[in-house]
Amino acid sequence: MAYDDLRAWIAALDRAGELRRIRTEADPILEIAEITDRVSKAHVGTGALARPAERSSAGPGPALLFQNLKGHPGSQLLINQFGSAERMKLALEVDSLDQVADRIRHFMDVKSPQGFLDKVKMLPMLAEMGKFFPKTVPTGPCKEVIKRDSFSLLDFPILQCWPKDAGRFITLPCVVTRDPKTGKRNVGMYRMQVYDERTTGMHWQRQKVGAEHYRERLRETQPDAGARVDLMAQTSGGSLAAERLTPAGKMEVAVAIGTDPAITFSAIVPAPPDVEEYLIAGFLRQKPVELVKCETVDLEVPATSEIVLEGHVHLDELRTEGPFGDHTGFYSLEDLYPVFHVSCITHRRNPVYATTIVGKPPMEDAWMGKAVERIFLPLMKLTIPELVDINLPIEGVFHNLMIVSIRKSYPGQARKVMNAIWSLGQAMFTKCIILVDEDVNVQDIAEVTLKVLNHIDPERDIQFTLGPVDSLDHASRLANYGSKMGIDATRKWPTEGFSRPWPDEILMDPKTKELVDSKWKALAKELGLE
Ligand SMILES: Cc1cc2nc3c(=O)[nH]c(=O)nc-3n(C[C@H](O)[C@H](O)[C@H](O)COP(=O)(O)O)c2cc1C
Ligand SMILES: [Mn+2]
Repeated sequence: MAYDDLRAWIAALDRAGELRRIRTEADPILEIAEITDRVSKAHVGTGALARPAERSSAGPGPALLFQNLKGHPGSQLLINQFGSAERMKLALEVDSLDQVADRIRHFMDVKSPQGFLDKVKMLPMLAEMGKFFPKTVPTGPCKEVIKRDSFSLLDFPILQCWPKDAGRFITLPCVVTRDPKTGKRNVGMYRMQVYDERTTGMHWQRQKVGAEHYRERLRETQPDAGARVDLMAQTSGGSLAAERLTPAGKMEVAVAIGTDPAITFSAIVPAPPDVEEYLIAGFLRQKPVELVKCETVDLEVPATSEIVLEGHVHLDELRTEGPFGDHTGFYSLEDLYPVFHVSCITHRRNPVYATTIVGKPPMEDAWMGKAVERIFLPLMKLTIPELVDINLPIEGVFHNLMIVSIRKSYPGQARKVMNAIWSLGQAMFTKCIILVDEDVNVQDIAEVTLKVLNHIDPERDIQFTLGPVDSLDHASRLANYGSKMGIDATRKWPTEGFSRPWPDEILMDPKTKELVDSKWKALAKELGLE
């Protein structure tokens, strides 16, 4: 049954042996990050990107509940809640992430009903769908303490993660905004740099939905703004966001920190912009998300949130954000982003502050990303039906590398699939896509390496394209714009201009295999290979 809140989730982690309470004093400035980094990498050794052979069989370490925080007596901080494949499954209450994918497929499989009986058969499914929609309730635990006048963000044990970070960052916030045109809500996870007691950065990258809502507000207040090249900062090329946009307007924003795991996870999934994350969370937890209205802005937040920040982003203000030690393993450089002014904080009594750190992989976000990979496969297949499997290796930090197997049926299809991926939501950021035939197991990097490098004629098989790249890419010629590469490592066909014979893969015949199988016990003994 769905977790009602962060506390029920913490209790479940505890029951599963997936949580440790830390009573040793720890400092939110750097020290918690160092401890969590070691725990995240318990199976690979710290610091290095160890090769699989060097990995210990034990999984990554547990979720951590810090209960003795330097400078914050009485506060508690949860980190690494999603930091293993096991915990990701526990969070989504499944034995295998494929179960979530199967449930999505089940809903997509619906055929148009042919007659009355077919319609009746659909009723249970419709009833089930009713469970996904959020419902607004009069009040909830997040209103136990309401602070409108005297409050400070610095009261919370907000982390500084890495030595060269610009300061403390809220790293696991569910940022709620409303589309001024459609009224639909969006929940996105965008980190927030704490500038002072009541002000933070709002790091929604320009291709994200929060940023689009912001631009919609700008277009409303300044109708000719649509003509501008980029309504956010223009840092590339050296000219810093020069023009202030006028007239000064505001945009309402609410931020929930410390929600049940389905809501937190829904804030990171790359869903289509018009699908509300509250609905996705309802689908994942199979129970409606309960929402309460905010005190000072026209937005709704999960009723059981530990902490809620309410306020405004001013439309005429940008401020330097970063640097921040990011999940690429490098610092993302400073850039200009909008600013969030907090006007009210509500929270539960003795709130648990939920956070994460990112840095050199593998870290907590690696497991969240892997869950996204599994869950989105059936959705990708809707538009790319020849897709068989995908792998986003953790060290490819999700936007740098996607290995894709396809069932190839016509010439040039691998290139068609690359282009489809580059035009599919946030998959547009994929810097390198490797395409293989369906007989290659994309989850096996050794097999991929062997076959891809054998199969390519680099000059012929590499496709370059230009387009948007992830804001975190530090190598592209311009911020947010650069090149991407696709490698077509499928077998080449005569109809693709390949006239040489294609060799067979070496495989022993079954008869000989059976013969050796029958002798193997004795042979293995003799060979010392038992
Ligand atoms: C821990 C964590 C931190 C993230 N920080 C940011 C961020 O600062 N800015 C950003 O644009 N995306 C960030 N993301 C990725 C977004 O949450 C993700 O792209 C999400 O799909 C955005 O939601 P949206 O499509 O509703 O905009 C982060 C993801 C994770 C897991
Ligand atoms: Mn969204």
